[in-house]
Amino acid sequence: MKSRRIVILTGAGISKESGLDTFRDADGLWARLRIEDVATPEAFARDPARVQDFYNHRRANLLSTAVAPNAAHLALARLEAEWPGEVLLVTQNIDDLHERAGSGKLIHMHGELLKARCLACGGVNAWRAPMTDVSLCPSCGAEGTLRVHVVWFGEMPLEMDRIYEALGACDLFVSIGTSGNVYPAAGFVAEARGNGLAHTVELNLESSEGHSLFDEHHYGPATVEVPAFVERILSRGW
Ligand code: BV8
Repeated sequence: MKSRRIVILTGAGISKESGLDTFRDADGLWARLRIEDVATPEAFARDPARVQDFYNHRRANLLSTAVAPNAAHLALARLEAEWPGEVLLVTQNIDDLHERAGSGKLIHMHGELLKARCLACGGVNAWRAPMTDVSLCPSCGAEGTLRVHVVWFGEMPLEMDRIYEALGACDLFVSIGTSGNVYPAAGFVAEARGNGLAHTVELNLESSEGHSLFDEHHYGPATVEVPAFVERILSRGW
């Protein structure tokens, strides 16, 4: 039997129990900040220090010893290791918790908090320190030309061709910890359904914007629902 192919999409909810903020929960980032002030190219052009500060705080929190992958991240790494077919993990998250849990077949469609992009040379490099207007580009040495390597609103997400190719051929699409508010990620379930093959599953704390598009739903904390789902898939499929 052809080994069946799995595409997984994760959002901020999978990292909540690791201590990272979500965006649209009552205690989320957008409850105390405006997207227009910190997560658009226009915001960066208008007040780069404010945008750098927003990401410097999130980077420092991510690098604190209190933040580590949780059972949901580890379960997805187990699925990649033990599933006989293809597993592609597409994350909207900019943290590195999937990598730290052991996931390798991974696309950060919204970029990565621990990388810097140079506006002068285009170089992308690992970056773990605070970023300021005197930070030097590791590739070209220019000063004050760095931005966080993250996709802001109004910018094109990364590796979309590769993502749509995988969605067009998958047998299982699983959406985990996302509210289904942000496009194009929120449209992936419809893409998967359109291939005529995919069984679609939503694992979330609560019903998302796109809940009616999923064949199967399990609601509860990711650290409970994801390991249970992975165990079921590995033992008896779907
Ligand atoms: C683009 C990086 C076009 C920054 C982010 C229709 C089609 C296409 C675009 C649009 C469209 N309509 C509007 C748009 C524009 C826009 C958009 O979608 N706006 C929304 C607000 C309406 N989209 C864009 O701008 C995108 N770009 O379309 O470009 C283009 C075309 C040609 C050429 C150039 C450009 C770019 C979007 C990317 C923006 N960047 N992130 C950063 O992180 O700072 S998106 C941002 O939202 C976050 O990264 C996050 O990943 C993403 C989605 O949020 P979620 O992950 O879902 O988080 P949220 O808090 O919303 O939900 C958390 C969920 O977890 C909840 O459901 C909660 O119940 C659950 N949960 C909580 N705790 C737990 C849990 N679940 C399980 N266990 C728990 N313990």
